[in-house]
Amino acid sequence: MSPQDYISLEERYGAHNYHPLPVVLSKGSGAVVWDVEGKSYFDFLSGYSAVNQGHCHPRIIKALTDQAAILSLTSRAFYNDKLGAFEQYITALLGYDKVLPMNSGAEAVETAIKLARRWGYEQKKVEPNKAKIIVCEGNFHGRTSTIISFSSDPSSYHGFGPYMPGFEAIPYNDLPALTEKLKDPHVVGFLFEPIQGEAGIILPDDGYLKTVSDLCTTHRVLMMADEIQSGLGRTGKLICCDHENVKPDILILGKALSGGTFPISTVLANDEIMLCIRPGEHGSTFGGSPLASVVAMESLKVLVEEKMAENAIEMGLLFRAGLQQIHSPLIREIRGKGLMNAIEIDHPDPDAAWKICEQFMANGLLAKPTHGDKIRLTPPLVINREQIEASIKIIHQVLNRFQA
Ligand code: IF1
Repeated sequence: MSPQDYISLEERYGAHNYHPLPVVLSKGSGAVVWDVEGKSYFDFLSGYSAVNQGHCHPRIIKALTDQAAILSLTSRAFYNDKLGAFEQYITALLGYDKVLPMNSGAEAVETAIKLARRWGYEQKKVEPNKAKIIVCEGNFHGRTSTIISFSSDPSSYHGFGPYMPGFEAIPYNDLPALTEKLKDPHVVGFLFEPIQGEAGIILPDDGYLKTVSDLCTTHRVLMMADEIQSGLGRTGKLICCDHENVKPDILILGKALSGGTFPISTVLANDEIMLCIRPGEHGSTFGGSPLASVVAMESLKVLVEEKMAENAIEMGLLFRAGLQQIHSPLIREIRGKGLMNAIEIDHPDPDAAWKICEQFMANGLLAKPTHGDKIRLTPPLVINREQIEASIKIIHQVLNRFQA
């Protein structure tokens, strides 16, 4: 089959809910993927940060295949011999009393919303059904009907109403606006991304996370950090909030929690919050399965033992310095932390970023634009110096030759 044959199959039989770059991948290892014709690419998307540990990490794949052959799922109707050890490991690693295991990132965000609301009614004594959660403009937290209810992106919410009430948006990185909102006694939580991913790798000012934490404490509002994309080594720390030594009241993880093998997500919190949900009040079929427990534990161990966050800092500095050396008029801005980076393209053609990504692809590097003119550049955290240097060369060549 030709690449077009694969594409035609998806076109004919699959929903048209994506617009992929025209590349058909069939193999991945570390920071590299191969297409069906054997051509290799540096993967600068990493499954939207689900493949931080690199494609098909041997230890994670072994953990997956070994456990899959023994016992994959018991449901939570029964105990299993893997979940408790995982719960003990991840709560000790991240410093929380308890963890609630789910599957997709959106499910973890939904779980966090339910926890915050329930805590608000039971602990903060908010009037029933009056709880409010503050969110940020430009947010991306998933695609469920509740989550798109507080999106500011029409492509996420248009035509999917009616919308879930109980959410109010403020500008990102705007502390005076947050301070004002937190005075409302109905506010139970502030849900935010420590770095906004989909919005185009938007970093808040230094000290923002610390001040958010102090404001939430002062006003008895739960700090709910969505680290599904920014967490697990991506920004050079285990979680992005570690950069300011801040511990969110609710920590939401996903994506790389499975090393990109299958959906595993978690919500971490202390007992005052977590025990507001009692038996039979929340869960999922696959959440906390023995397979997910083993895979998630190994995915975390690999991140820590192979010092991937440290590599993300070193390779991120090298990468941004290399981008700075390109001196291309096409680059309006270079920004990022660790290996969560983006360039903003300055060109009159609104499709310039897409066309540049097509040229990247033709030259052996995969990346995709977000919100028009921003190109997210987020390789697996296992990328090495030679691969960074080769990638900079590709980016340099493409930008210098770019003719929209
Ligand atoms: C798509 C975006 C990225 C996330 C944060 C929760 C979720 C995501 C910060 C939900 C998921 C994915 C979803 C995927 C593409 C990708 C994405 F472009 F959609 F926005 F990364 F920026 N919080 N992001 O980034 O996790 O339910 O997907 O497991 O929907 O196209 P999920």
